[in-house]
Amino acid sequence: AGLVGPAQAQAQGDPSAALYPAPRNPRYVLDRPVTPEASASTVNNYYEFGGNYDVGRAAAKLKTRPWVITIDGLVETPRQVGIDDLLKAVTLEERLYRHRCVEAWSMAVPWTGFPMKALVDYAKPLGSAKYLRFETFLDRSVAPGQSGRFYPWPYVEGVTMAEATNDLAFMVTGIYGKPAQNQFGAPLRVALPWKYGFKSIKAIVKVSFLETRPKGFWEVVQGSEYGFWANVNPQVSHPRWSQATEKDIATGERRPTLLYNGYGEYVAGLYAGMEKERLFL
Ligand code: MTE
Ligand code: W
Repeated sequence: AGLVGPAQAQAQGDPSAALYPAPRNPRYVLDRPVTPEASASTVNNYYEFGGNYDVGRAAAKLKTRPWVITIDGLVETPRQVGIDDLLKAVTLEERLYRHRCVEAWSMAVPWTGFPMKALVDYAKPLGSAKYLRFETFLDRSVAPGQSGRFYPWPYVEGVTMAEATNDLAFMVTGIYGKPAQNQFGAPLRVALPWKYGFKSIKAIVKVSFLETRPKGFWEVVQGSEYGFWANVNPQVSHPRWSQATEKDIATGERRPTLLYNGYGEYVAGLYAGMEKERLFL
């Protein structure tokens, strides 16, 4: 309901549509109103489809079925799984999460998805696996941004196994009670609400379990400004701007940014004893 044009056509043809809406997990509460869908779906960051925030029309061209995800690296058995078969192996739930982009804007949205821990359990990693590496699709014929030679396509991100199995780490398939529109990263993206948004990689085609730390897309582009950890901290400025406050994408209001984006009770323990790491960049 409420969808128009390509978004409506996409939702109608989506074989997972019957799984929505999923029950809301009441554990995750917001300190601010939910961002209206009209704002969240018109202010997106998705460089594959251009450098502006209005990528809905361009992203709608990506075909999200069939969609095969490769699981490889340090796992019992490397495998490939179609998104709809993966969805049969997990239980969808809705969670209200804040989202804080490194560029100092924020929103609060109802994601639908499943715990990243369920993906880890599904993959059956070996004891030697220490990191997960996620990779986005690569197809220059649909994603004009991927022709930009300056960038190390495809988009890549990573987390530690401890982060991946933390309760907050979430694999997203939907938003606003429906399958996600392409601009949100359909058919499968990550949500790590205590980290800057660039960690929350979209349109995932590969999950690899590794012994060594993977380098993220933005870390390769500009390692002095974007690191592996990228935990939200209002007191640690980006080299080119302050992170003390953030702008609400719907209202334009500025509000103070919170340490770990307000999720310290869930995640602060992950970083105990790691003070020598660049945790907040
Ligand atoms: N994933 C891919 N593949 N490509 C991107 O450009 N942008 C990231 C992240 N995931 C990005 C991506 C950034 S910077 C942010 S803030 C979020 O997606 C934005 O998510 P949203 O569009 O759902 O708000
Ligand atoms: W961002």
